[in-house]
Amino acid sequence: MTSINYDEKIPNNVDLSSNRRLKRALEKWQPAYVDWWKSVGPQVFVDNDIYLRTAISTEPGGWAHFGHTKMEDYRWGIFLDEKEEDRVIPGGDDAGKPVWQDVPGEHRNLLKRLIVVQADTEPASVEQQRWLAAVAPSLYDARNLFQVNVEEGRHLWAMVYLLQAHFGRDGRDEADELLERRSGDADKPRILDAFNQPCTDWLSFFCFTMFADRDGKYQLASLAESAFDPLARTCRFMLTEEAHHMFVGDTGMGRVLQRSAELTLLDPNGDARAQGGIDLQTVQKWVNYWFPYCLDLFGAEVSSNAADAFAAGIKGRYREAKKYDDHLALDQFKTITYADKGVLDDREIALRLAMNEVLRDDYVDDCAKSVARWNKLLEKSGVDFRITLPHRRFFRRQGLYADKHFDIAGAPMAADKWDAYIENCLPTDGDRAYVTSLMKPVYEPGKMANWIAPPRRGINGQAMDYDYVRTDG
Ligand code: BYC
Repeated sequence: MTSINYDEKIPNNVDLSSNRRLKRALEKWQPAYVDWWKSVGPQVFVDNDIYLRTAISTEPGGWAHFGHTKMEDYRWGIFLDEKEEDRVIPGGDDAGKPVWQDVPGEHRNLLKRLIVVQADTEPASVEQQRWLAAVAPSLYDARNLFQVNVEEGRHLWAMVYLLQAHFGRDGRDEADELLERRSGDADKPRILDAFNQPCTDWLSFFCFTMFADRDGKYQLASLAESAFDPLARTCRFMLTEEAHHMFVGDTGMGRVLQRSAELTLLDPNGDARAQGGIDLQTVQKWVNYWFPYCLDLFGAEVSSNAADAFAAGIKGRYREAKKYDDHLALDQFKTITYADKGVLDDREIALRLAMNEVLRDDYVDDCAKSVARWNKLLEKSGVDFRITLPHRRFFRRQGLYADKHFDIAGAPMAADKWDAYIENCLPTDGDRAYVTSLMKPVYEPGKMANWIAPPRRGINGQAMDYDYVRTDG
């Protein structure tokens, strides 16, 4: 069950050949997927060999098979983590009862909605990033971008499999619509805001893989605790791939900061821009922009949908089975800070209603660890600047703090001060134009753009000047 059958048109470890109806439905969807990939997937190096990692089995380490392949020949397919015998529902009203192999009628709509929302982010990110390789700071980075892209494509397959296998006609329609919405499109946008934002410079890409892919880690981990076992198993396998995406973001940001610090110190006026780099304040502005968008992905602070999803066992807390003793989460409360008319007001909310915020807490802690690592790096380099994570009330568009104004530290501020305030803490047109002006391709093996430090090591033990992307085809 764990090895992946690559002989079939759609590689899988779910014994697809024994379900002819499903196989036909997926084979019908496949050409539309390929068309979508060609039209709005990566637009650069499409016919070149890329050093990519593919899954050969879902056992630990089994997916780490490296070789040169064209992205189009990447074997997208359906890989579920191994079935855990006698698995029980980790959390909610039915905690301890056997998990479901099929979707119970009463939870169908909520489950489908969550799967569609998750699925929608996967193609969205590929669309957002499709032109980045045209201005890649190195072939190493271009390769990492492509690795992320093909895996997001596979994650879409994973979700489409669930929709088509378990949600009948509705599921097939949803699968089709996933290829019709477009990131940033005014008429048919992607579902979640973060996935409609332009991601056309590499500082944005590193912020995105740092913050949005880390949101992915927490969302997938909470779905990996689902009572719906096929969803839990597919998310567990997706999480193994997600780790590399976060590595790209976390180390990418670290490399930008390291180089920015070096150039700051090099310049007689401490101006990294004068040395052709990105100044540290600009990096901070990009963090201030992307982090709130990613906080929004967790949904409203007080949410009956989140309570319902938890009660039903559809979505658990982060590491529900391992981290918690009480899986009911009843008769417990969480303090949520309301903010009406500029006054902050702490209220005790039933824990189940605050499940989005519980997950957001874990996420914020995780982000803070990366920021602490970056700051160590800045300290070591000898500059005084430190990166800070903006407060979770700053610049939000969803939940309790949307449409209100808070400063970076979370204090309420008057609406008429906002525009002047954000000049100094969010990217301005001038900042964007400057960062864009630095985005020039560096395609010589082993070479790196001036604004970013090289990574500590290559991919899979290869040298830095390895042909991660074969530019000669
Ligand atoms: N943007 O249903 P409600 C990843 C809307 S990252 C826009 O009451 P709640 C990846 C919402 O749609 C992981 N709209 O519940 C990373 C709804 O609108 P409708 C991706 C938003 O509890 C990198 C209304 O507000 N997945 O995999 O607030 C590359 C009320 O919502 C947003 C997730 O992050 C938003 N941010 O939660 C590739 C999803 N937030 O239906 C992949 C996880 C809320 O009334 N979160 N709305 O028109 C969820 O699934 C949450 O349930 C929701 C809503 C955010 C959808």
